[in-house]
Order: sequence, then C-alpha cells, then structure tokens
Amino acid sequence: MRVVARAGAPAGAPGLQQRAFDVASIRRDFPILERHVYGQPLVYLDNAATAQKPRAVIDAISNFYLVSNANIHRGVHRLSEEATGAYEGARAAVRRFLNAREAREIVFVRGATEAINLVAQAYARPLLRPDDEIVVSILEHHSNFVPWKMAAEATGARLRVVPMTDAGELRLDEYERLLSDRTRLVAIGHVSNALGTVNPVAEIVRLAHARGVPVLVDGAQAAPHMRVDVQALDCDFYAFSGHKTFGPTGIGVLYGKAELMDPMPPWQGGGDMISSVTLDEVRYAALPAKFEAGTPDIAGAVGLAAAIEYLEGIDRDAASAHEAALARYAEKRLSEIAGVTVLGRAAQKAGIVSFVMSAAHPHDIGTVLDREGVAIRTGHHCCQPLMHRLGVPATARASFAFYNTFEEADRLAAAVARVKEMFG
Ligand code: C6P
Repeated sequence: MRVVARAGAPAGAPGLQQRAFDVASIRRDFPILERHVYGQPLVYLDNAATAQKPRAVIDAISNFYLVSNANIHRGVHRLSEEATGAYEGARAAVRRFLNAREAREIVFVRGATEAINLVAQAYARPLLRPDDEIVVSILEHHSNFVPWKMAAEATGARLRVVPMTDAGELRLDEYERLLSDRTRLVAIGHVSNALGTVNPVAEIVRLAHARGVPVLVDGAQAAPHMRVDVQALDCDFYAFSGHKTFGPTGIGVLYGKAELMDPMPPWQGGGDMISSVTLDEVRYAALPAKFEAGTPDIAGAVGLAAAIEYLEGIDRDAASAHEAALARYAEKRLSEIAGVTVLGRAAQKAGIVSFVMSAAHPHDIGTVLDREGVAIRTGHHCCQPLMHRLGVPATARASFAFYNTFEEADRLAAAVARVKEMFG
C-alpha cells in the first residue's frame, strides 16, 4: 500500500484518540465502498460532488431518530432537551472543526450555497450602492458567483473577476489591482471544484484587509480535505457543506465573525429567530438563532457532528497528503494515454483531476467509465465562466477522498484507456 502512514497527534475533540492512517481499515468504515456496479467493484471518484458516509454518521442519524427525536429549543420534555443538546453539541463540534472563536459564530444552513446566499442577502444587499464592487474569481462555482451577480443586479453594483494563469492559478497581481475604494467584499473559493487549485486564501484575506475589505471564503471543497482554521485565515465568512464533508445532505455551515454578523438583519423570518413579537413590533434573537428561522435539520446537524468526530479520529494531514498523492499519480497515468489532456497544473492542488480527450466527449467518457464501475463527474461542474476561460464546454473530473487507493487510480486509467480504444 503506497500510503503515508504515521501515528496521529492528539485530536481536537476531547477524549478522542487518532489512529494511524491506514486506508484498508478506513475503507471498512464506509459500507458503500463494498458495492459492485455492473458486476465491478465500485470505484467512487465523485467525492467533490458528494462524499460517502462512514457508518458512524449513518448510525448517529438513525440513532437520533430511534432514541431522541424531538423538536429543539421548544419543549421542556426530556426528548426535546436531548435533541437540543445534540443540535447545540453539533454547533460546538463545528466551532472546534473550524477553530472559530465562539459557537454563536456558527450558523447552520442547508449547504455552502445557502451560506453564500445568506451573506449576499443579509450582508451585501443592504450595503451595496451603485458602482460598488464585489471581487470574485474566474475559478468560482456558480454558488459563489450567481448570488453576487444577483446582489449586484439588484443594487447597481459590479462584479470584478480575478483572472487565472493557464495553469489555473489566480493572478494575485491582478487581484491587488482590482481591489479599490469601491470594493465592498471579496468572495473567493478555497479550493477549485473543477481544477483542484488551492488558492492562497490567507494572502487574499491579508491583501483585502489592508484595504478594510471583508472576505468570504467558499470552503465547500476545502473543509472536507484539509484542516481549516478560520482564525488563522482571518476570513470574515467561511461556507461549507455537510454532505461533501462525509456528513449528510441538507446541512451546511456559515461561519461569520460575530462583529460582522451581529449587525446583519435576518434574511428569513419565522419561529426560533425572534426574541419577542407583538402586532406592532418584532425583536430578533441574538446570533446564531437570528439566522436559523424554522425547524432546522436537527438529524443533519447530528450527522455532521458525527462526521467531524470521525475526521478528528484520523490523521488529517496524512489523509490530505494521500488524496493529493493519488491525484498526482492519476494525472501521471492519464497523461500517458495519447489524446488525454489534464487541465489545471497549479503548484498547490487538492485531490481533483480534470481532463479532456481528443477522441471522446466528457459525457461519453463518463458513460464508458460507469460501465467499468468507475464513478466520475462530467460536465461544466457548475463553473461555466471557468469552462469558457479554458475553451472547453465540459471536462471529465475524478475527485479523490482519503478512502481511495492507488489501485482505484489504476482502474480509472485502465477505463480511460478503454475509452481511447473504443473511440479511436
Ligand atoms: N460542487 C461539484 O460536483 P452545495 O451544492 O451547496 O452543497 O455546494 C455548492 C458548491 C459551492 N462551492 C463549491 C466550490 C462547490 O464545489 C460546490 C458544489 C459540487 O463540484 C456539486 S455542483
């Protein structure tokens, strides 16, 4: 097994011991990886779309429904207290996971998309005036582009777009040039879902803060795969999704500095987000309840907490190194196949490999690979401006998680070689 194995340092969660990073034993925690597809052992390389769930997550969700299911913050009965404890415990786990200063800086939302929309609606819209500017980058997922476009169109503000090099690295010189007295916010992805580029977000934040501009980081592809410390990054907002972080769908997180979120108005009204309501006046609850109107995804939060505890139990640096090593190995194997071009050659890359073939359209590649038991994503990956910049309509994308193996990367390469045979 070509894997970096080393004893883990003590985990962040109190009382949790990390185990040495061992892919074979980690795979046993993910029941779905034993599946066969079209008679072949499943090779799941679509982790950037959604990651598989360890048994601990599945058990935590079913246990919640089996034993403690109740609504939160409302009942005085025992089950409601247990459910409230589990939900607020999940918030504490996320605070630890991101190293946020306070639990009230953690807002539960549906996913990264909703987190970014919350900031666009409740922070940006009230602030933006005609000719103000929001800086985004050409690498952004539509979730970190469209909400800003909508906010700009509603207010007369403009988007400014940081370009990239042909290797897929952001042009920091251009970024600095784009920052101006008109800039109200910078919104940048931590890791590109389409190319895998790891952006220098700490530097991006530093440059923005030098001009007094706050920064939102879209961490949808980073939080699952690297250690994130929002205080060290000093970002103002950080968004991620539970389902890409080995947790369930329907739950995600917005981290925001309390000093920015305290003055923000709520963006949705309803139960649990008020302190008092009369016919004449509504007073809002304090953070984080102000941004969590209605019954939240309680079981989702419980599942996310279980995913975080699972991640705290493995050596995350070894896991990140393993994912990156798998992706670089896959790139090398794919590049050896005539007619395959790997897109995105940034020096800092996560476990994502995007490629095109002269012989076949990405959708054909995906279909052939599926029949070989290899699950990848094909298409524009919700990054159409980036596809235009690359001059392609779509790519084939293999995205790795720490439970993937070098043998699976070999199966990917063999399946792509088969595409080459079939399509000439
Ligand atoms: N990218 C992909 O296959 P949601 O859908 O809210 O969980 O995450 C949105 C999102 C935001 N930012 C980035 C960088 C992302 O990669 C994603 C989701 C998936 O690449 C599905 S389109």
